[in-house]
Amino acid sequence: MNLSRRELLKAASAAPFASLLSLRAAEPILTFPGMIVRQTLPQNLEMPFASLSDWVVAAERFYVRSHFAVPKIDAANFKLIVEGHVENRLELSLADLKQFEKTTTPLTLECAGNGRVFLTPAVRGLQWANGAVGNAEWNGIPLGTLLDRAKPKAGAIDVVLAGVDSGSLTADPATPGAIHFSRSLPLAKAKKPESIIAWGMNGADLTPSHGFPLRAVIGGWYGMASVKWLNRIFVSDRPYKGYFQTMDYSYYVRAIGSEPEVIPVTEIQPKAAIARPGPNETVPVNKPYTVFGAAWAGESTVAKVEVSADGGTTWMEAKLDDKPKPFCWVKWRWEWMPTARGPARLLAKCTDERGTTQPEKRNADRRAYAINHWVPVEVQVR
Ligand SMILES: Nc1nc2c(c(=O)[nH]1)N[C@H]1C(S)=C(S)[C@@H](COP(=O)(O)O)O[C@H]1N2
Ligand SMILES: [Mo]
Repeated sequence: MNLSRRELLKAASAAPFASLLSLRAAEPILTFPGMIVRQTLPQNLEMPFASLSDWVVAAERFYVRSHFAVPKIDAANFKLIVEGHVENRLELSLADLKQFEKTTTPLTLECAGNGRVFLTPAVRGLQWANGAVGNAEWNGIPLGTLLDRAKPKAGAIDVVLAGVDSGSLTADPATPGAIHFSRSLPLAKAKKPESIIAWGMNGADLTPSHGFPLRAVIGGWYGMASVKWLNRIFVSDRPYKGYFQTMDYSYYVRAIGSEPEVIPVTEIQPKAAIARPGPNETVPVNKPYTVFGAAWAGESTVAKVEVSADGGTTWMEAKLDDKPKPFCWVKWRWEWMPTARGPARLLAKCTDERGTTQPEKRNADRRAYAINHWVPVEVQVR
């Protein structure tokens, strides 16, 4: 080895993290302490839901869902373009964006495929358990502020968000060669205060995995709308039909004449997930045990969480740790006193402020997405 003094100093200061960090920046970092690796390239990492602790999840413990490789972006020369059906085309640097009135907004993101491993029969796609969800504080500006500047023309109805990342998907239905990750939302939703353009997460710059230097965060909608590495916003006078809202992230509804039609996955459905105890855990008999988890309710707010220890015959109301905030998860707990030895079947369900609650059974029309039917946690009382 022939290292210069500077390189030696650099290596020495990095030594405690040598197992985590590659000293050559170009190499991907392939170990993710504390995360469940669902895939390395592209990066797909799950937060072990049993490790749920703080209301705000740190960036390095926040789940990662990426369809393509993390793009390398030079923040100094980065530009966000807003164009299409607008009066004013915008081209803004990060410094320009930071001139607008800033917001720090807590929002919960959940991947539309979260909980897929619980589906029977199994469906293809990443086999997430409960941990493709997280809550963070996003630092940025409202998307509406930018749209006000760009002035959508009369007839504008859809806002397409596109990322720098690109690639081709070969599994059926294949993409027509390389495409960028892109996704649209109606102009009305884009103008809501919960639709954010963020450069920061929990007070620090976004990490490369979470979209550095800029991303969208669309509160109340499944994660696919929160486009990372966002560099182009395209306003349209007709509904966009990109890959990630037709071929992917779409499901059936039967709203017209009860015939199935395909619509994009959008709103997060209410869900309460149990963090502890975990599946097959042993719970001591005749001792109080705190059943603990989180619940979230998309565009609504969590109204209550109920827990059952007998597979859904009787339900008790859980205690919420805080007053639920809109678009955010709330942690909850329920003191259980198991008095009979043997198997027990725990369930949790969330009801939102609109009165929508979780269905007992899976609706197959939702294909591989929006998984919020009751999922039991089977434990042994001993
Ligand atoms: N550019 C881009 N944005 C993206 C994706 C992607 O692959 N590329 N994945 C989407 C999906 S499906 C989810 S669930 C969220 C995940 O955000 P996170 O990785 O920061 O948790 O990012 C969304 N934004
Ligand atoms: Mo997702």
